[in-house]
Amino acid sequence: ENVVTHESFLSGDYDTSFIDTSSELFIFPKKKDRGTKMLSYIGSTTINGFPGLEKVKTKAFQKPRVPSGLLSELYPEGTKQILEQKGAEGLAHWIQEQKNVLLTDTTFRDSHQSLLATRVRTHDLLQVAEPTAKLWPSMFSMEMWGGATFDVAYRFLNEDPWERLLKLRDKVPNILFQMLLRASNAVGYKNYPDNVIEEFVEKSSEAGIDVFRIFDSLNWVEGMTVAIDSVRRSGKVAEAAVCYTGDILDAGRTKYNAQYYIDMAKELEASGAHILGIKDMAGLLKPEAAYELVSRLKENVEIPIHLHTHDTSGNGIFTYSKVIDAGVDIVDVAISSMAGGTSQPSANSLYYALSGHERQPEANINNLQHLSSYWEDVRHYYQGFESGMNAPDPEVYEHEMPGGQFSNLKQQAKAVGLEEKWDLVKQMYRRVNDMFGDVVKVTPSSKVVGDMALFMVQNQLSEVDVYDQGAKLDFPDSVVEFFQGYIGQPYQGFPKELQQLILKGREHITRRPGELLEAADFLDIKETLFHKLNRQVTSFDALSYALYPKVFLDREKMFGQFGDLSVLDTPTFFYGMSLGEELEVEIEQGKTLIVRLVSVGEPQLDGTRVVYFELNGQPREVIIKDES
Ligand code: 3PY
Ligand code: ZN
Repeated sequence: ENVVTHESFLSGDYDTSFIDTSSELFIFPKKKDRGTKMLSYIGSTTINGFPGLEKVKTKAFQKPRVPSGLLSELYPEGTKQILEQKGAEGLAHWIQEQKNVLLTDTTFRDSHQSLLATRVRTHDLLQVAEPTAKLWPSMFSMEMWGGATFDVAYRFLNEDPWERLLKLRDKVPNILFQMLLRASNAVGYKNYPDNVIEEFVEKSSEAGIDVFRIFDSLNWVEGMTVAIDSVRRSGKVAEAAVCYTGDILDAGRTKYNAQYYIDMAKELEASGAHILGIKDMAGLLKPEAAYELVSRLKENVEIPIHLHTHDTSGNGIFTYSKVIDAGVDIVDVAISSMAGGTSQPSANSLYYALSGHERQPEANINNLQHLSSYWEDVRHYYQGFESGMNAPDPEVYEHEMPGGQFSNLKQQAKAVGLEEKWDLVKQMYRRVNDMFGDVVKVTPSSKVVGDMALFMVQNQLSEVDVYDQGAKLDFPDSVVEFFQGYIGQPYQGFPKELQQLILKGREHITRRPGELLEAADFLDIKETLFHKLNRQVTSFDALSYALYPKVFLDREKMFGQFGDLSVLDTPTFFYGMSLGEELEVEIEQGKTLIVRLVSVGEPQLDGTRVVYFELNGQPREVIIKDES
């Protein structure tokens, strides 16, 4: 802090003696200009690389094939206009009048969350946003926000997720924007106070979200009602989802049978859902089971049905073919080059698979191919984040790990030296599921199961050991909190003996955590942030801070240091520059900087290096700490 941020100075009723005793308050950081900030980032990334990525010697990337020549001048009308004209209920009726199956494109969210550790940057989304809106206007919705994209944007990409939403909205005025909302966990990993959920829905709806897919990680409907009510109040579309786990056709496993899902679906319909989502987050819904489930749900609920799956097993298109015959209204797909594996089934493949079928989706397949070419090129930028799963993996039916968790847990296992024991971790994951009473596994409950599995493998504990030695074991925090009821109540309750062992006398609740948590005071947050950040604070900032105080402030610090990095192309953002390379960076419309990397100095005694650039022809130097 310096003098102008000192509380006595701010409050105005100061005597000046604090100035005499605090000379450090007169140290003003030298304000760096935008160009220098950007060069600091490029210099730093050139020398030290990007966290989690191996450095590359030369950036050999093809310029992405952005579809351009094919674009019409005007945006064709799409589902966004239908919502505007008919409202949420009207839209639901419209869905049911469609003969063709409708498609949601997940390329901008779940697809890259599941394939590329959620790392796709706004820069790359934005370039293809208008082409997508114009080349594929017949889609039902674009899933482009929520889930893990929110915190990853701040945490790893130095981006503001709200800005992403606003910028994309500007480029896509015709298609419904859809987000994944973890009910009481919002876009986080724990329950928040009710008013945070309400405020989050209101602000996301104002910023451009139309369809909220709401799920609870334990299928606890009570945990979903605040979110559903908030979405209804905002006039947007509440898609409430049942999370699918197990196998309804497995006679040996009856906890989650068809009737279970029917009962839950009816409850969601009664709670005000406009659409019923089936969220098959791990891709466990096999074709025959899918036919049975959707047929029975169709008989039991009036609202349209929207199926989400992951193609991990390789059976995704087969499952879709079955549910389309059973009358599903909408299915989730990704553009071909970003589909398959832990991502969604391919839109392009589904289109061809349904040739000659009366419900073949309406789309221009050549246009989808152009979009796929773009993503094929862009995906190379993110190769360092690929999960390494290059083939169908039906083992998912055994371990039941969600698409988005697979690579994550593998990384976690590697980080604690368990890479060699990955097979064991997968088996243990399933074991833990069974120990916990067969639970729904999706963020954040999936993380709890994963943490416990790692804990057991790491400490070489079997199930019997956990019961024998449980009294002296220190279980992971997430596991303790789960058994305390802090992320909700599992269907048929917690296994009592294990709960006691894990809680060791700590309290546990059966009510909604959101009701018990103290409401966030947004006015107070805004004031605190105003003083901390020394700038105007938006409602978006306040919400992000309420959800992720540390992550938000860390990113703010990065922003202060490096400025707006969203203007950088992705290869430069991840890999820096090569010697002699010249780059044009449009920092705002009509204002372009030309950057050339001239040379990199030898390390100094203090571990820094001087990086020599030319910025618009003028020599510039930045000093970077060499972390190697
Ligand atoms: C998320 O919560 O981010 C998910 O994608 C769960 O499947
Ligand atoms: Zn998913």
